[in-house]
Amino acid sequence: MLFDGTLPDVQLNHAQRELTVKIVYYGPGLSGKTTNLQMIHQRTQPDVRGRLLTVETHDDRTLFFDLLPVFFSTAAGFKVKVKLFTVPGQVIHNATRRIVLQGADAVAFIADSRRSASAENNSYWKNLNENMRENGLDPAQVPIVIQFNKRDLPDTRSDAEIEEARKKGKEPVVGAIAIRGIGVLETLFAVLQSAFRSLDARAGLTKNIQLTEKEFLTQVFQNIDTSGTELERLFPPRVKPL
Ligand SMILES: Nc1nc2c(ncn2[C@@H]2O[C@H](COP(=O)(O)OP(=O)(O)O)[C@@H](O)[C@H]2O)c(=O)[nH]1
Ligand SMILES: [Mg+2]
Repeated sequence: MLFDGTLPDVQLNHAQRELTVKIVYYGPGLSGKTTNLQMIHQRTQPDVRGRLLTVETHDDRTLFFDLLPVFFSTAAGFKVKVKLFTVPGQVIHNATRRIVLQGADAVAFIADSRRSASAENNSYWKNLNENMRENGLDPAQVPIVIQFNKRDLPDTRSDAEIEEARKKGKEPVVGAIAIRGIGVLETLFAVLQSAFRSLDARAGLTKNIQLTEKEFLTQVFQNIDTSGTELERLFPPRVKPL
């Protein structure tokens, strides 16, 4: 056994030499989950990304979920798939939210950083923890990264307030303006890093498939256009051909 049976299954298939890392973008309706995935999709090299699958209803809200798969092969010949999902935020779609959350390796909680949205954020934070437990996921074991989005809008929390939230909780906190691509890749980095560390602790990725955190993150971000983001220095964007 590679992992403790009480923990959620690590999607590591030795026979097919494949690892699937599942990340779920969670949060209230209209907080910017779909926008995050759209921005990631736009900046990812077409040859390593799948189609961004989005299901919209007539009122322009995502009904089921969005899915963005990204693939790469490791030096040891393992195929790694990163699957990014979003959940529908509307209250009535809780059953769907719970299903999408199944088997998540890490969660990006997308909050609307306006003060007026605090109660809704808190209620979805509670809902996330409830749904994790319903799915047999231990909230203490599944890493969460918090994104405070919509920082361009009036009534947004100040930098000091966000700093306070950062100090209060154990989760990494990222400020964002997802519609302008600000904080989107930084959130993805934080959530993938957390997912890797948790998977490595459970399934020994470094030991068992010779996949290090550095290779994992480099393989993903060398295929994403990091220009203008905080990740630019760590993962320089490829020089575009003339
Ligand atoms: N002003 C502003 N609007 C945003 C931002 N991010 C997303 N939105 C808008 O908020 C609305 C809901 O976003 P969407 O990504 O569909 O939310 P979802 O329900 O969480 O998937 C859309 O009209 C987005 O364009 C942001 O950073 N600032
Ligand atoms: Mg959506």
